[in-house]
Order: sequence, then structure tokens, then C-alpha cells
Amino acid sequence: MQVNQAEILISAVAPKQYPDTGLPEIALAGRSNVGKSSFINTLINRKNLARTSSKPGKTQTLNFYLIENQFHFVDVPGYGYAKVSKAEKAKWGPMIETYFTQREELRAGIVVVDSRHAPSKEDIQMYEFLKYYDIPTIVVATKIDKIPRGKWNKHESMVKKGLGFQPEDDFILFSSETKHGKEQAWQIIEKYLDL
Ligand SMILES: Nc1nc2c(ncn2[C@@H]2O[C@H](COP(=O)(O)OP(=O)(O)O)[C@@H](O)[C@H]2O)c(=O)[nH]1
Ligand SMILES: [Mg+2]
Repeated sequence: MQVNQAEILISAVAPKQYPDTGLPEIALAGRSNVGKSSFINTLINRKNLARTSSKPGKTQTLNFYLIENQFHFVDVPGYGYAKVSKAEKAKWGPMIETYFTQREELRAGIVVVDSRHAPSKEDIQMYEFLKYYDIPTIVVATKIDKIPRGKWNKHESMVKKGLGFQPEDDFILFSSETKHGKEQAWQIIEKYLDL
């Protein structure tokens, strides 16, 4: 998809605030600072529409972006950030769970993980959560620019093994620095959007 138009619609915490355009949706989940916002920005050719931050743990809302008037990206707040208060953490679980279990427009979930490391407990939980609710899942292993090419296969295997990755899902090695994986990501996303 060639994106010229993209805008944030709303930062929501509850279903009554979700946009009612009826458009299909792709949601991104992953640890804070893993590169979710950067992934969205790379796909839509923007430097900073989806807020990227070196201060992780800031976004505690579901951010809905309208892309080309055709679908929404939903940037889901990151998990596993120690400095978020207990009260914030307690709200996070139900907000995410409500979204993923109730949103009819959701076509696929993207679990963004760091290609450099074995998946964390939270990464595994998120992947298993989407699987449990039968949500088609795309695993994006990002920051691949930080790994020498000769080790890409090894890192892909490590991430897949750690997650218990299932062959019906899609897997992308990605970099928002080099844009590696951008075309593949669009192909897969467009397949799920079925526009
Ligand atoms: N080298 C490299 N850095 C990245 C990549 N993706 C994100 N980052 C950096 O990681 C930090 C967090 O990214 P951000 O997109 O805000 O993560 P989010 O919290 O998951 O939305 C920022 O400093 C980004 O510039 C990538 O593919 N390669
Ligand atoms: Mg972000």
C-alpha cells in the first residue's frame, strides 16, 4: 500500500471510545521500547506520526490511526515496563484483554519482539494470548539492523523457538532503520485486511 494519508483518530482506554468507522484493524503489541511506533511510522512513511520515544512506558492508551481511509493501525501500550506504577499495570491488563477479545474489526495482531534477544515471558504470554483467542498473528522481530546478516537465521530460529511459533502465522525480520521487511509486512497486512 502506498500511504499518503494517515492520522491519529483517538487515544482510547475504553470500548465506547473506539472509532466506529467499521474499518478493519491491525493491532500491535509488544514490550515498551521494542519498536512498535517505529514500525507503524516506517510502514506509513512518516518520521513521527506514531509517537516514538526513548522514554518507555509512556503510552498507556490504545492509539488508533486511520490509514488511507482504509484501515486502522492500533498501537497497544507496551507491557513489561518496570517503572509503570502498580495502579497503571492493574489497568493495563483488562484494557488490552477487552480490546483483543471484543473488537470485531480486528483482523490480525502483530507481536513485536526484539530480534536480538530470546523472547521474554511477556512476549510469550502475548503470543499465546492471541493464539488462545484465535487471532491471526504476525510476529515482527525488529532491530534486525543490529544483527550481522550471517546470524539472521540463528536469531529467527531463537525467536521462533522461544515463542513456540506456529507455522500458520507469519514471521518478519524487520528494521525501521534500513526498512528491511517493509514490503513483506505490507503484503501480509494487506492479505489480512482483504480490502
Ligand atoms: N536500530 C534500530 N532502532 C530501532 C528500531 N525500531 C525502533 N528503534 C528505536 O528504539 C526506540 C523505541 O522505539 P519505539 O518505536 O518508540 O518503541 P515502542 O515503545 O515499542 O513504540 C527508539 O529509540 C527507536 O529509534 C530498529 O528497527 N532498529
Ligand atoms: Mg510507542
